[in-house]
Amino acid sequence: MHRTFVTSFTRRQQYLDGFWQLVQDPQDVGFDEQWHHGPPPGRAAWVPGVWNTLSGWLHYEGVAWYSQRFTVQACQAVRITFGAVTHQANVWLDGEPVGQHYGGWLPFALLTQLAPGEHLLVVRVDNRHDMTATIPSSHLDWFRYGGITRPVLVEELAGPGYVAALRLVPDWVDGQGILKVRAELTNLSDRPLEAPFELQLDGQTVKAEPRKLGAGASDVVAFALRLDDIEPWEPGAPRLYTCCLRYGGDELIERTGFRHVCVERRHILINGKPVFIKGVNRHEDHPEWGAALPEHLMARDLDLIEDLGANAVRGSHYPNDPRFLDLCDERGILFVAEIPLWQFSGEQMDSNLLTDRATAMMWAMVERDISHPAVIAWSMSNECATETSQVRLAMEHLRETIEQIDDTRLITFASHRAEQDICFDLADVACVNAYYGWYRHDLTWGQFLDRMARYVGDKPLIVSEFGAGALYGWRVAEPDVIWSEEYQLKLLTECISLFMARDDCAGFFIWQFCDTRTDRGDDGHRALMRPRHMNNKGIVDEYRRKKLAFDAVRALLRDDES
Ligand code: ADA
Repeated sequence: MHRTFVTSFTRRQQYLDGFWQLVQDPQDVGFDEQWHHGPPPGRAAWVPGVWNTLSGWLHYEGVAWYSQRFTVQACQAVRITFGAVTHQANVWLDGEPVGQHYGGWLPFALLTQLAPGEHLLVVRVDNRHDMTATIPSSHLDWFRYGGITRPVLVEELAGPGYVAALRLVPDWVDGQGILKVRAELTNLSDRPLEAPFELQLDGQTVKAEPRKLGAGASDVVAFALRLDDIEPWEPGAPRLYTCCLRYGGDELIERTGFRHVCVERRHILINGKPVFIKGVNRHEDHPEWGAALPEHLMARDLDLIEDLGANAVRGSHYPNDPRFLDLCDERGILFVAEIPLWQFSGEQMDSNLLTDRATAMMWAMVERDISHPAVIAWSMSNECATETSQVRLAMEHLRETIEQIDDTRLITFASHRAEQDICFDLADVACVNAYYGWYRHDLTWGQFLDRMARYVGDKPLIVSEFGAGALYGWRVAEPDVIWSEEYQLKLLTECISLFMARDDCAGFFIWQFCDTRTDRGDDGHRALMRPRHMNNKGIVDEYRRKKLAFDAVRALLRDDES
């Protein structure tokens, strides 16, 4: 499944989960040697998955070719959706090129016609990173995974109608649900099609209209609905609605919930009520699965996050698996969605290619995640050089991109430039990352927050990262020993107590939920600061075993609820 619910009952859906053939192409000769007609024999690799967890492949960064055979029945058209391929994908069907995509955490789909029977799908994947053209760059503090990391879905469309896309923008205003709808409808047949399109909300028709499309033609329908008798979606009390759009024999199902997000001076309000953000930063990472966690492990992470008493997750630092967002929707956990613009300099962002790629990623993420009520904010970047004019220009551009699609969420970015930052006016919420007590000791947290509250002015201020590394199981008797579980406990509890006591702080995200594999750096230098080649600042380790800090933080967060 690529979502936690069925997305169509009219299409024949098959997921290509399972063992595919995978072969490395370190010299990148596959194009010339025509591997798209069938790569040389490789090894079995699980899809969705990362190749790095295969024996001997941990640090493989380069090109590799996946292939898989699948069978379709007679149908009007076939749609193949890739949930994510990290990072560059080129796709062939029976030796013919059918699509390509760049952007390692975002989906792409292709529509084709196939004769009934067996077909060969070949995917060339390139996970190389560099400092001038890729997002993220090769300067990273997480692992450079590669592979077909999210589900591949083959859908047989019976036609004649086809709902190619459905975008729902939910809001909750004056006790009514507001739903902005944009859908792309296609006539797959070679005859004119005159049929009504119909939108249902939990089985009730809320809009129906005839739509005539010429042979092979497409059209966009866009409208807004004001809905009575809608129960709002609330943090901790999530009410979800199933939306089904039908046209000419095809249907597409989405899910949404109605709530209003806004800021009032230093507070974030949901449905008019102030909500203090008690969050964790979470990477998609697991020793066995890398970035391709199966759904039950996503759910287990959320069990722990809920048990902690947290109410929010920052999807650091890239678009998360839509199933994780579905689970957040279902549990009433708030979510901040981010693109992987991580620590880019002004010089780097001077590039049109990078700005275009960032813009495309932002557009695709907003388009993909817009129906999720859990998503309350879009984050444009993390720790980029927001003191430079080049990054400011990129941020302006990203903000405009978001505003073209969505005017219902908050926009932000995570800054570590403190009083040098020149972009906070572009953020509805100022998010600051700082590591006082870990990397830096020149200010106390209190002094830092005083300064930042003054600097950002009358808008919500969130500490989007803070934390300390702790090696699971390393307990010490002496105070203030870095890397010990005790030191992490002390730092996190002191910080959280302070954040919760301050009126000028709207919340925090602990860095980080679990220990994660990290990049060793091109010459291995980063590994020197990252024992075990891991970022050890998790409050649980990579196997989700609780460190000492977990229960102490839990006590603070739960105490705050009573
Ligand atoms: C940064 C960065 C995180 C992580 C963290 C750390 O703030 O945003 O991705 O690298 O530092 O652990 O040092």
